[in-house]
Amino acid sequence: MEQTWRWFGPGDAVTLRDIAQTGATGIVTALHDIPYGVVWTPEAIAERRASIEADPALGLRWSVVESLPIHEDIKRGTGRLDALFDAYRQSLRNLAAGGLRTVCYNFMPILDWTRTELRAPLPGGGNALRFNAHQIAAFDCFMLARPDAEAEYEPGLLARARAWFDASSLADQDALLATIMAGLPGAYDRYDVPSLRRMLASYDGIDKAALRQNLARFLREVVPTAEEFGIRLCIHPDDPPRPMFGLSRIVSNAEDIACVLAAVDSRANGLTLCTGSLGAGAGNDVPEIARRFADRTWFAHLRNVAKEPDGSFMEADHLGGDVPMVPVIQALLEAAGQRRAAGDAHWRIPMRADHGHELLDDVGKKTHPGYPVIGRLRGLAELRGVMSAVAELRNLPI
Ligand code: DNO
Repeated sequence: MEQTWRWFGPGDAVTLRDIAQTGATGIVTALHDIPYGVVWTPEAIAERRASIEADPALGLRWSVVESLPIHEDIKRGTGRLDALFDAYRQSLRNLAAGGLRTVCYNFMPILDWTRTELRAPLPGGGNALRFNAHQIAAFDCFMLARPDAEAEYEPGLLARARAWFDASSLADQDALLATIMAGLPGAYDRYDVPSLRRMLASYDGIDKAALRQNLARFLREVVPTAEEFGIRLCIHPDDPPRPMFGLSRIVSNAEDIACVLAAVDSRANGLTLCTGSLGAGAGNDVPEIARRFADRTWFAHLRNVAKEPDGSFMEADHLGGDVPMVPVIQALLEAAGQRRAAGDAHWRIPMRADHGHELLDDVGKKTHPGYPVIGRLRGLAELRGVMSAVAELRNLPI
């Protein structure tokens, strides 16, 4: 597998020189300043690529686009869709011309990954990302005050949500809102409570079936272009894999993934296997999902979660938590080996250690939530060890 590292661009406190020291060779990045729906120009793509390759001694290349985001109108199926599909296709062509072939995206309405704590303390010091189900319920029922929300939560959880809310200060509530918004990587898409309410209202009536149709339409529009230009699109699963604030989610389990891949049955329509996102779903057998969809998996996010009975979870060590990582890695290495045997020049699956705890000197640094350097370096080093061991024992190419 190609060992990659997410870099948020020239403003990232983690530099390309730092990344080279981790042993990663592939860069995963996006043009985060470009508003959703606007074409990524050849010039902007070339500039980012040149910055990654500026020092050849670092041995880095831009290997994955994460993400080429989808405009909300496409998810809602409203507005000037033809122009948005044209823009997406044009960005794909420009990316292909710039040497990119792996393009990750997600189809989560409004939000991206969602947590309620960005610095949950670890026993020996350091911090982890955490999702508290009762705080999500408190936000939904008492801060957003979404009609009918209370009926969607189990009474015990709702009582704990009420207790949290009653004891919270305005500053606590603001902090919760900011934490929920922290998963949105772009520069243009933070919401406060009133604007989030308006956005949620724009999804009224868009149930799971409608959202699936909108995704299928998007795929029918863009996959032929991806195919023509050698791009492998790979959808990222929902994080966490459950509806949020009344918004449907459609990439949460094996059945969903099968539905996405069947919507347009092309190898250009693939999956980002995110073990942490899928791992937070109580019913998800992640190694089984990895095996079942390995032949359409073009990118892997490897991380772990420790689930709790009420739906809360803590981000765990990469090899700790609930997801058995060794069989997942075996499935990916086997799929890559089959690609190589079939003559695919791009047989290696790019993987990255996804998220990391803030450890040691990470604490207090201005890195993106979930993306400190030492915690991710620890994760990558551990995963690299598993990859090497599995490859050697199973006689698989690495
Ligand atoms: C979280 C990331 C996600 C991912 C997008 C892909 O750390 O894995 O934000 O980039 O969902 O579109």
